[in-house]
Amino acid sequence: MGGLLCKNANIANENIEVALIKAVRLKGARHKQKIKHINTLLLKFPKMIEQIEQLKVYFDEADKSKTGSISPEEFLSCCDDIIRVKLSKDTKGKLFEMSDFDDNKSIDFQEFVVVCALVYLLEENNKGSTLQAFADIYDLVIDAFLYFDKNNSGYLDKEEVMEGFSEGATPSAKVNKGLVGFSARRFEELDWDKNGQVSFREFLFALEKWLGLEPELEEGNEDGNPEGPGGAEKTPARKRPEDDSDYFAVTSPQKN
Ligand SMILES: [Ca+2]
Ligand SMILES: [Ca+2]
Ligand SMILES: [Ca+2]
Repeated sequence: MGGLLCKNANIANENIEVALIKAVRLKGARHKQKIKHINTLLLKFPKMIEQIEQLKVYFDEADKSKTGSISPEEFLSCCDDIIRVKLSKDTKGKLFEMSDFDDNKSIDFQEFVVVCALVYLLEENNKGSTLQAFADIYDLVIDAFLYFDKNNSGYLDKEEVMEGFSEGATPSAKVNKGLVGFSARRFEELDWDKNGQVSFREFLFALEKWLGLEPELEEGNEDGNPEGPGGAEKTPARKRPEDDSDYFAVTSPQKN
């Protein structure tokens, strides 16, 4: 009996995955893709930061107990009263779990941006949803994801990420600018669950880190390991970029 329930739950999760992939394609196809080169995306970073930070108003409102994160119950009422979406309770619960990257049963702001994106994707036309105001930013993230997803599989593999970061660069430029190592490190950051492919939600989660929007690390936790399943007490590693200001210098336009 329990096994059957578990199996059904897995099927339902797969269905949500499939629905999300379809929604990314659909919403991507509805507007003209604007990102043709990685530098186009990088130039949009300041605007993205500005828009994503506006979601903090919703996040703070949803965090009724003022703990700095959102519980499953708070998320359900947030869906009803704040972002106003009509998805089923079951779907909302699954999206919450899918966006709870560190599996601590609560959603911090970085995760909240992801769960809102997933809600935005699954809510058919977002009529009446306050997330409609964030259509531009989420459509931009969709464009960025589709820019990398060359084979339109709904996931990014390592080759696609490597190619996306070095598109247009000559083989010698790739070596000289250190693009191979750089892209490989970016892929490691993108593939949160280390299964060799990057889903849309992993993409957005890592993108937030690149934008500098991840939460500050607790002191004395710098050696945290994202793969450490035993570390119950530790907050999972959310390493800051080595150096924020130079983070993307290697792919930014070098000179005019
Ligand atoms: Ca969490
Ligand atoms: Ca792909
Ligand atoms: Ca993955």
